[in-house]
Amino acid sequence: MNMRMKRVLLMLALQLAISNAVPLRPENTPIGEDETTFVLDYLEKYYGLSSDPIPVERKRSNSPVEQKIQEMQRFLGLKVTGKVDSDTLEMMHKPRCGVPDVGKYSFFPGSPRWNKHDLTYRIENYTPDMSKADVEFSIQKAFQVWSEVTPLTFQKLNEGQADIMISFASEAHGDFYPFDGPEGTLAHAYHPGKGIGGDAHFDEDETWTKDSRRYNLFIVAAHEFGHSLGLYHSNVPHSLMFPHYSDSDPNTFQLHQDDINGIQTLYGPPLKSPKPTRSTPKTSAVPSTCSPNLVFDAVTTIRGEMLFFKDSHFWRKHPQLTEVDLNLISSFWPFLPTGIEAAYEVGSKDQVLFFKGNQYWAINGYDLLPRYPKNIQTLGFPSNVRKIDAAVHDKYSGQTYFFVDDLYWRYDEHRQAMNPGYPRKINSDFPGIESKIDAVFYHQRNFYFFQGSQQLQFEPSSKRVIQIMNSNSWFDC
Ligand code: TQI
Ligand code: CA
Ligand code: ZN
Ligand code: ZN
Repeated sequence: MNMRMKRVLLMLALQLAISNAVPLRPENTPIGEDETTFVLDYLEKYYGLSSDPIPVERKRSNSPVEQKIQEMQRFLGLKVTGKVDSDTLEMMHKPRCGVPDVGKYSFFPGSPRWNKHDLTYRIENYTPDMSKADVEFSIQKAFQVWSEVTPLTFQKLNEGQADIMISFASEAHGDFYPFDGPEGTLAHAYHPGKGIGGDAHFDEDETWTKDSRRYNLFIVAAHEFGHSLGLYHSNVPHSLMFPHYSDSDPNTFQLHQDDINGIQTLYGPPLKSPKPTRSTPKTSAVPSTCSPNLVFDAVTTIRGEMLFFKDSHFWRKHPQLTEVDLNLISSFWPFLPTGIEAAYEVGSKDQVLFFKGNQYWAINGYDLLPRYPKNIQTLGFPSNVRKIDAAVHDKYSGQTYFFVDDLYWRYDEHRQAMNPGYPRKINSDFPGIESKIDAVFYHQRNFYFFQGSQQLQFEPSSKRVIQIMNSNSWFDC
């Protein structure tokens, strides 16, 4: 199709968009050809109208002109009608910078932002399109996009009022912005503030996914949370806050520099965590179990209790009791180093093994067993294995699993020998468990894997991750 024909088609589409507009112009006069040309020129110049391909037929979806008008309305914060209504036309006639809406990110009028860094969120209900765990993971990842580049932290609440309340709803749902059925508006979020401020609503009439099918919940949520934190739209194509959905791969998602610049203008860069120095253990900060970015060094059971290790301390918790106590490792086992990297219990022998670097220690109660520490090579590891990320013992099979980077070994505690055929890839035998593992423990026939601030409950009988939780889910946070 030549440019001239394309232009005529666009004109027709625009006339339609204009004649459907409610309300029409203030004087209620239809707009003439001059005005049509003006609007088209404007959309081409600032919103790249004619450079985009025109889809032949799209169900329920609106014309490219309407889409561009919607895009402009979204960008300018007007009511998104897809029609050239009076507000829209007025904005188009305003004097403006000659460059396409470049520049960058933008804020809401008055640049509202949160006046605290530790924010909470709550997922009030779930979409039936995805598993609950996938929804939680997508939402958590979407917050992580922003927490990685700011001092902000996000903690999930299961009840009560959170700063950012998240819900799924169709059509009218209790605010002034009813949803519109499939397509069109996907979601919306309110700028920082009290009450509904920060809240994010997702249109249940969309199909929500965890993959590249439309619409990926993580991508849309990350965009909405940008609004929840005070970012408005950006003009930089491919930025997250650009008001156009892009089918980017959610697994390789990277926040655009423009989004980073925008959010850091509001909140600044992440705070450098002052590394506690080994030489002054008394002054080193004692972490809180409820800190959302707490990462455990190692987790193990011991005589029916759970131990969670971090630096020079460990938390001790009974699975049925709510209280937790914090102890110095050295006050129980003065021979152990700080920064334990892996630990597991062999209940049948009433022993717990601790790992750091290429050494390991075996204890019974408070006592170190004779001839320890030993070198991990004595367990059968090749010399290129310099440390163990995590270890866990399955009392039903009598096997111990050692995790190192993306590999794992299986050790037979009864024969006291490594099984042949190892190492194997973690994700080939533990589907759903990716990347490096911080800690793992065994509880009621399930493995609980810790990765950063999240915890994955793996059921060996079905070889599936059956739940994703915060890593501090064992504590009353
Ligand atoms: N929803 C709009 C949005 O979040 C709602 C909206 C329009 C809005 N103007 C706003 C929200 C100003 C806050 C401030 O942008 S949407 C996309 C994208 C939408 C669009 O459904 O159009 C995404 C929601 F970028 F893909 F176009 C999420 Cl990711
Ligand atoms: Ca919709
Ligand atoms: Zn709403
Ligand atoms: Zn938006």
